[in-house]
Amino acid sequence: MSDTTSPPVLHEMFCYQCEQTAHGSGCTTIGTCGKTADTAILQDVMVYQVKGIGQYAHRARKLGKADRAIDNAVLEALFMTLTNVNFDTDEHVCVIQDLQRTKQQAKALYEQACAEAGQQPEAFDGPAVWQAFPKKEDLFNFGRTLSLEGLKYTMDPDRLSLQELLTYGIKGLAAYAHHAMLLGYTDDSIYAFVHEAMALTTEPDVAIDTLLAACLKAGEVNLTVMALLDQAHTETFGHPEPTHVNTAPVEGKAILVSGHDMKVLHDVLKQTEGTGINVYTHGELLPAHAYPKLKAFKHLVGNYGGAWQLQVREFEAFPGPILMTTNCLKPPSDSYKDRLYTINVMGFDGCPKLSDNDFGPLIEAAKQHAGFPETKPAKTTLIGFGRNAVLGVADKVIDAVKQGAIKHFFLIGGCDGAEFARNYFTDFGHQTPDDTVILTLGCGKYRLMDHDYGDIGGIPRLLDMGQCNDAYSAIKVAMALAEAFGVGVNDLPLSLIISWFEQKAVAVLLTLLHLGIKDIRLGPNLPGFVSPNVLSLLVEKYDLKPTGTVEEDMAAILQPVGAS
Ligand code: FSO
Ligand code: SF4
Repeated sequence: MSDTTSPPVLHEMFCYQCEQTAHGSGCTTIGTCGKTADTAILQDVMVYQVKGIGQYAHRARKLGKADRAIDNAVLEALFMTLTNVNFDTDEHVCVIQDLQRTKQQAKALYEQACAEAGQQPEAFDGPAVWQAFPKKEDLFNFGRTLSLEGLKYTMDPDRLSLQELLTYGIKGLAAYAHHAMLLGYTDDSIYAFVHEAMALTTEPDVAIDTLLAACLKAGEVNLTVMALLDQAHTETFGHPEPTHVNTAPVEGKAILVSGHDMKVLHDVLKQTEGTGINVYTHGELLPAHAYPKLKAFKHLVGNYGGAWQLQVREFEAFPGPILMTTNCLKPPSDSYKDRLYTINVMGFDGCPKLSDNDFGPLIEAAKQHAGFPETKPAKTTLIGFGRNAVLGVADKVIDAVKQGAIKHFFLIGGCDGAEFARNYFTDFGHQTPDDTVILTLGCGKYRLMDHDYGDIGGIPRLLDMGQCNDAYSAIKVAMALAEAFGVGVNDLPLSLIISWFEQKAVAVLLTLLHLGIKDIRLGPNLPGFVSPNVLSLLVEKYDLKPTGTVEEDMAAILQPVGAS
């Protein structure tokens, strides 16, 4: 806290929502992610608008009135403010204008609900106040007044910390809910909680315990969201099955699809069918190859490249257009900006944006570019160990544990990133003993994949469960194993070594805490928005630990029961 006698001088921007925040405490001039101060200010306004909409939409829902257009506008706006999603300031201004209209609709809906219920509408302050911005500069000036940095001087640090933990968890679950929504899967309880939670963050005197309970509830709702997305993926594309994916180039014209959105990938595959263009996945779309209805497309020829942070070098070298369906987008270099396409919530100033699910411009661009000149000898990586595949061999796994062939399970996964400290996760995977099994998911898997771990009685030692949202699969497998052994999940020989980066990882972490899962090791750095008191609480209640050294952590995890 600052000295309270002189007013603080605030920086042009302030953002500390992700792991790579500057100095661990906040980006104040430009984001480490490349987000400009202008975009950061506009995103503050968007979150403010969503909170205002939440105040009305939550109250309207309590009186039985909801509007899916309002709900979806909120999901989209929140998704846009995630790390590495949208850097286009003009698009932010348009969305803010749309949100103003949405806020009016939410207000009208609430007033109608009150009239029908014979009640007087409540008056409330803060985000619900209507803001019209005749000039862009007014919008920026208003946005500057919303700085979180200012709140650090005026608000109780623990309340602010929990308010932001809740906000980032909601952002993360909104992203997953958006994926499910695009596939036609929605659940009213998700929207209801998003509005309720955003409205809660506007209440100045809300009790710490109420905020903490809301964070855990966000974890519970995120479990519902991940289950819904799992259902959307598996009912639409079939259950993932173990699959060897080619990672070498194939001769011919090429399109690269990155991000997480299976629906968009599917639509690209449909529209490129018969064109002779090969489609490659990148980053978090690697797991697409394991879904029967996606791998059935013969021109889905392989996966290209690694985790998101390597994309500038990889995209420069790719001989065709690239489509970013979701995060993580790094600011592109000029050498490929004109062939980097975005869609839905994604955006970057100067990059072409696709609309109406029309991939014609992407296909035309692929025809204009050289493609790969030759087919390289196939190299493969094994993926596809979702819950169905793993539980299909559950008997074998349980026998291997009972006979002592498998001594321990590690879930090493989550997000990847550029920091040197993330080598912890690579080294940890490599140093796991031969009688242990590694489950992995998220883009963090790329750190583990280029290594031969062998197998235990035919069970591969490295089992890739899919995308970060497939944490749901890992949870289902852990629960099934706990039931089979007649113990609680915390009593299984299972350790979670989680690498986090952005707000979806925050949502998944809240889900694990909601489930009462203890002893998680989290790294490479702890969130900058967690206050010392909130951290102590998480450590005390959940035994949450920062990652230490591989040797010490491994020894502590594998020490015989009873030793200390
Ligand atoms: Fe990674 Fe990016 Fe999937 Fe994140 S590509 S870092 S947690 O968006 O969502 O794992
Ligand atoms: Fe910084 Fe992360 Fe915010 Fe980007 S999203 S400005 S890197 S804290």
